[in-house]
Amino acid sequence: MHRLFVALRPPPPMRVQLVGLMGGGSGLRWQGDEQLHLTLRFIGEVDHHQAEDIAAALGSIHAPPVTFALRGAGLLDRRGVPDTLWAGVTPHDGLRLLAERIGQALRRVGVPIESRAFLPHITVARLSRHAGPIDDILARWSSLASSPVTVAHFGLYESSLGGEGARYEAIARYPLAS
Ligand code: 2AM
Repeated sequence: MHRLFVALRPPPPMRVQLVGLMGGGSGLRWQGDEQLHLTLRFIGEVDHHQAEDIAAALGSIHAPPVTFALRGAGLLDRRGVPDTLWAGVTPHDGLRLLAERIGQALRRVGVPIESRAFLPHITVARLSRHAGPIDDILARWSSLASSPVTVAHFGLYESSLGGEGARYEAIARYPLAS
């Protein structure tokens, strides 16, 4: 089985800015440069044949390049305790349009519609249950802002979970053009 998701890679200067702001806190696992991504759609576990169908379906998508900037940060609280520190992005429109096209293409190959709201973000740290107070860290990340960047491709990624955190491998890459 393959654990798949569709994502954009922030360009190198944006990743440098994010990595530069990382550090501090206890019980936080800061993401490495190679882990930084913006998820457009989480797919989950599929078999090899489904993965091939998904890779082909994504190739049929026509969408323009996406422009966005970094803006602010927040915590995700999935199991009643904060477990993810994320960097926000703005604006959402182009990202949402691309996510919708991805959803339509995936539906044609049997991937169910995503019922959860699309909340674009870039995860920058995972928090363990034993994480110490992170008020200072959150304050530092809340003032995050960058110049806009334009990204002209997206990718299909496979996630492998390991002791050192998740490893993300690009399986296929797709161009965006007006
Ligand atoms: P996260 O960073 O907010 O946790 C690879 O795991 C990517 O898919 C991550 O960006 C992760 O988002 C996202 N992801 C993992 N599990 C998910 C789920 N059940 N629903 C939505 N997105 C998920």
